[in-house]
Amino acid sequence: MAGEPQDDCLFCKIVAGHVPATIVRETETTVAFRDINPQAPTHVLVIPRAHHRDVATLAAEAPELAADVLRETRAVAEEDKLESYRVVFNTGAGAGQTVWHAHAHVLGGRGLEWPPG
Ligand code: DGP
Repeated sequence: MAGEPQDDCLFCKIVAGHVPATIVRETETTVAFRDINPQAPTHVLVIPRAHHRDVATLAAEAPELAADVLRETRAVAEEDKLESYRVVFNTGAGAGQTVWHAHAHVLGGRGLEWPPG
């Protein structure tokens, strides 16, 4: 069922506290934690507690939850005092998605080039 925790999902395990993570913010509906392989001085992942496989599915199935995730990206940027930053949702394997639980990357603290690779 949409949103139900998945036994084989790494980020569901982080939400449940079964896999450790450096958590920077938590709300009733979201968790934000530092990426294990940071690509910038700030590299935080913001995820919904509920399982949705990617941002497209999240937006379709639970638009209010998608808004919660977006709101939290801003809160993370404020917490790390980022004047500018990038929010990325890799969507699909061809775009680099490797974990199939919707997540926003919040990247900042260095210059970011455009277009991305
Ligand atoms: P993506 O490639 O867009 O699906 O991003 C997945 C991110 O998840 C990637 O940047 C690395 C991060 N990641 C993978 N495993 C772990 C983990 O066990 N802990 C943390 N904190 N991050 C992880």
